[in-house]
Amino acid sequence: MAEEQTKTIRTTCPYCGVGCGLKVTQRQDDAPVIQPDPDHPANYGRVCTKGAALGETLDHDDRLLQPQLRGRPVDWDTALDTVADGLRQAIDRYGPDSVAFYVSGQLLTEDYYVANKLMKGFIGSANIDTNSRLCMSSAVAGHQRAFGEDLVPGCYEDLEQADVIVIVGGNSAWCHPVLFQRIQAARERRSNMRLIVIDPRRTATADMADLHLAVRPGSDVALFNGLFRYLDDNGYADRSFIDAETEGYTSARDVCAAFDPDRVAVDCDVERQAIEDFYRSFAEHERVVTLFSQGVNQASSGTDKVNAIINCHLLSHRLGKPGCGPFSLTGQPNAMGGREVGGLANTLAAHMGFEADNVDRVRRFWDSDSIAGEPGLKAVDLFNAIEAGQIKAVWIMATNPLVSLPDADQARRALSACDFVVVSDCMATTDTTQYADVLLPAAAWGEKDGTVTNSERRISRQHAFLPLPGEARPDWWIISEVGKRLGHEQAFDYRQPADIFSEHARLSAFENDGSRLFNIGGLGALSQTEYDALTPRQWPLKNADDTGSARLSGVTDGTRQPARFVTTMARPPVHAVSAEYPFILNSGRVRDHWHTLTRTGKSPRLSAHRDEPFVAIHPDDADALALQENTLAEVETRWGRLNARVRRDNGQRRGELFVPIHWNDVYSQRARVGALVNPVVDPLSGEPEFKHTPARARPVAMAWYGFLMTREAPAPQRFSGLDYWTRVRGYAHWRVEMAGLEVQKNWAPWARRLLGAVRPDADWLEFSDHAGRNYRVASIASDGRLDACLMLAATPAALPARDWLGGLFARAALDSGDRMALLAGRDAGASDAGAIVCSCHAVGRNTLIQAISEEGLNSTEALGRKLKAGTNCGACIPELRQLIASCQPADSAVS
Ligand SMILES: Nc1nc2c(c(=O)[nH]1)N[C@H]1C(S)=C(S)[C@@H](COP(=O)(O)OP(=O)(O)OC[C@H]3O[C@@H](n4cnc5c(=O)[nH]c(N)nc54)[C@H](O)[C@@H]3O)O[C@H]1N2
Ligand SMILES: Nc1nc2c(c(=O)[nH]1)N[C@H]1C(S)=C(S)[C@@H](COP(=O)(O)OP(=O)(O)OC[C@H]3O[C@@H](n4cnc5c(=O)[nH]c(N)nc54)[C@H](O)[C@@H]3O)O[C@H]1N2
Ligand code: SF4
Ligand SMILES: [Mo]
Repeated sequence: MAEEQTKTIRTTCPYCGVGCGLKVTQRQDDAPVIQPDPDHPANYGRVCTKGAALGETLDHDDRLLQPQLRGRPVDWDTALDTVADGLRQAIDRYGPDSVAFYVSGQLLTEDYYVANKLMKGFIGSANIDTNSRLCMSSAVAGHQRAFGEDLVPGCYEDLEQADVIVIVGGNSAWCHPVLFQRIQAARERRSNMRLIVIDPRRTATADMADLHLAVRPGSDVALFNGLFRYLDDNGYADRSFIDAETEGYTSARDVCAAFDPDRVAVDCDVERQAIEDFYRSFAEHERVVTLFSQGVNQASSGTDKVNAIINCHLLSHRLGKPGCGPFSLTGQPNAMGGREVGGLANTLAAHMGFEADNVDRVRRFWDSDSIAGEPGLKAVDLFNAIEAGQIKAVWIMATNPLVSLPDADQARRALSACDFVVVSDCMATTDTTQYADVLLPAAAWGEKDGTVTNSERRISRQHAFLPLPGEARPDWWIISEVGKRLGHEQAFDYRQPADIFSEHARLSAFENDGSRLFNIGGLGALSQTEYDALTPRQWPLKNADDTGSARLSGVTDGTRQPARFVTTMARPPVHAVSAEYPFILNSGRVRDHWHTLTRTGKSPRLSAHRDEPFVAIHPDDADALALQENTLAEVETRWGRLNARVRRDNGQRRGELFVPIHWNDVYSQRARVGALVNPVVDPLSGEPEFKHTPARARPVAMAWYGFLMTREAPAPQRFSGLDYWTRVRGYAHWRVEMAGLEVQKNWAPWARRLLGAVRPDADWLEFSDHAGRNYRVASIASDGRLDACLMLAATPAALPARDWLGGLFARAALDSGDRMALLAGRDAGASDAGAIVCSCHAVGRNTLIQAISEEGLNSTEALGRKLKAGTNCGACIPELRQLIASCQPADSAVS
């Protein structure tokens, strides 16, 4: 008898920059079981909701499985020849700068390296930019100004060793959950450890803090300039360190002198007392880590925000030592790897820029005679150049710019106007793939091999454990094939990712006399076996036997150029609110979704936490605008409009709106927040001001609300005529939330069209009240299974429980009781669990509220014991606490 074969591989999570290790076990043809890797130093066995639900995202629904040329399937040779011809024609007629690549921090290092080499080294233009421009480029620019190189000096352990953690502009409990879990575990061990959160919103992260400064958006430079002055005035400046290892102190001090606590309190719109509390905590503890993320980077003063933070750590010499330092959180799994290969338009390769000696060095290493000599266009400028017709051919890889760029409708105009658009993606239908002349099917996570680097400079392997589906191919292969077809046979003659990785490693060491700290030369001669066995380690890795460097000495140890204080000017965001646009529109992430939903949108578990686009607004503002909970609002800016569900939230500052970034034209009728965002960028980094656009909001007077549930995936086109729709993945069904401006006299013909082809032998159950305000219909197959149902009512609250109806799709056959209940729109026996709060154990909001208010379970531990909520990954604990607080009688209820 054949022995049962169980295969175990170690790989890395494809979502955020924490870079958690995963262990995948697969027994013969069973579905792979994905678990956290207990040995990976990023997570030591922890995982968050997104990592835990990866198994639900691996299906091939809507996967792009074959190359396509203007909508027609073609073979790889035809596709690759077409791409090479398209690029060559543009280069021949208009020069190398007439072509561009727009790539992504979700490419593996090997893919990224080859894309960068092809564009900068062989096409001879630096018009390759990346979605990291929208993400990390202010941090990169800030590091370069302060340290002369893009360096993150610390490591994750510092977060556990710190006495004070400051999180600025980051909702880490939702966006870097495993790191946040590590911080929380450390706080439990050491009760005097303090967490301070600086964010205009009271986020799940802020909710867990000892001190939350709900600052005025855009006021971070004032806050940190004030901290600088406080440290300096009160004897916390480390003079000998400043003299020996830094420069620029005096001019920074002179600028910061103007920021006394009273001024900071006014600038930041926070009580002076709270500000001084923060300053004292920072001053009185040696071990302070300042974590920062998109509330810092995505601003027209993003780079100055970064340097204002670093200045304070330099002044007090709180960096380069255990438990302290400024710490930029990277967003995407390989944001850091992309920076290492030089994937930004203003960097060349391996932490080298466009200085003449570096250009010559890289040219000799690549043996190229057409290397780019100067920086290329940054993302926003690049899409402007496409629209203006200066760029004739663009190749987009692993990013969805029609959703994620600011002024996203401009990006749409640009691609519509462009002569030749190539898109490499795993999915067939995204907002961006629809504008491609050539579509190239890329291998997805689990199907490809390579490396990624996380926020703490740790390089980890990703391993394939699934076969390549259809004609899908890894990105490095696709790019190399085009490189060869452009006549660069030798330069792109790679057999496997290991070849590329060692070349990349050798380039980092090439003529590196120590002036570039990014040096992984020790990995430059790995055999395939060694590459496959490579364990996670932090660069620099100069020699083959180096095990890695947790902290970067050399940032401040006097062997390199001195670290620099930068004079940082506090300036307001570019566009101010006005009578016409009185709100500030902020945008960001929710806990269980990833970016444009191409992956997490497939998972029922992840779709249950926040299932629709929403606009969060303070209840007072909502009252003034007559915005009721769960109704629909229109949000509008000078650049665009969207429709979203109202969430009244007293964690919002007054005058501010928050809309998530995830929903797009494939998932909703009109919810791309990018279309509303001003295309203003930071002058140094080119990073857009995503967090701040003047906006207004108003109710949309919907006459009815409803939802459709179907067993088959509903195509978005079917709903194009509706005034509002959003589709949501459920178990064994899809749900489409909808609303309309007009009530129909007779819903039946409309309902039949909407439900699509109903089988002739299906049972059609229908209920309509005389005013047509309540309408319900269900289609039941001859074998008794529920195929589809549609529920309409005059208000959102009058609709039946979605989880009860969703559950009916899992039944083999409906009985007469179910049929009665469907018609009645209410199952007497069922209670509505409400929106899912704990994804791991599927515990809903209503269930929790009941347990808290009726059974008096007033602690997260008690809820855990009774309902298991929060007992697995812990990502929902901040929300459990919020719910407990909101159920206390003295408190006026939260949203
Ligand atoms: N669940 C989930 N996790 C993710 C992602 C995801 O899509 N989903 N994406 C990953 C990626 S690529 C990234 S870049 C990271 C982003 O991770 P984060 O930066 O933590 O997430 P965001 O929600 O974009 O925004 C962070 C916070 O900045 C605040 N903010 C806005 N304006 C200001 C300001 O002027 N000052 C300050 N101090 N704060 C401000 C916002 O209110 C928001 O709460 O998340 C990564 N992790
Ligand atoms: N308003 C607003 N906009 C923002 C932000 C914000 O806070 N507010 N944040 C910005 C930030 S920080 C980021 S990082 C961006 C993210 O924005 P995007 O990068 O545009 O978002 P994703 O959905 O991650 O797009 C990745 C695409 O690549 C595909 N893909 C996945 N894996 C692979 C692969 O291996 N190969 C290939 N070829 N394709 C693959 C996916 O199917 C998907 O279509 O959004 C930015 N936009
Ligand atoms: S914290 Fe980030 S890397 Fe870790 S499991 Fe969650 S999404 Fe994946
Ligand atoms: Mo990002």
